[in-house]
Amino acid sequence: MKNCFICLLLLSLCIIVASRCPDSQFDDWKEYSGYCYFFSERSTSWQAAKDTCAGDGGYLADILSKEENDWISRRLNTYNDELHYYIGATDRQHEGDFVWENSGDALQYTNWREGEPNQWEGYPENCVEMKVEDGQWNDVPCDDILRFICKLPVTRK
Ligand SMILES: [Ca+2]
Ligand SMILES: [Ca+2]
Repeated sequence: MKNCFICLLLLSLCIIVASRCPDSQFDDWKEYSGYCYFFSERSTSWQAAKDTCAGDGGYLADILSKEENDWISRRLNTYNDELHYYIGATDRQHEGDFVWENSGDALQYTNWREGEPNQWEGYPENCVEMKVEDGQWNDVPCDDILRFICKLPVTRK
């Protein structure tokens, strides 16, 4: 009986160690290539989205390769294709110089929609959304109310 108890204890420990992405109140985190991703079900401003990601120990997603963009795009396609999601790119500091908010690095890989970024009609568009329909990017005003994607490295417990 005592041995059985120890087995159960070890089994529970294994289950805890196996879950390496955070639990979330609203949706599951998905794991891909060493990172955890969270796709929000509610919509907020860019700053509130950034704060929400930080609250879970992450950041608004930086997208560093076509493979990563394709994976996210495929994942988003399981949702309503008219939705738009904030990602972590911004030119808030210097107009036209887009960087990833979490690292401050200039964008290397990009997937702008044709004609974007366009700072439409001179109105400040300093944050970036991904469109679900095709995974392409567009600069938008940071006070637009959109869904968002958080990211953080998988933790090895
Ligand atoms: Ca801008
Ligand atoms: Ca735009």
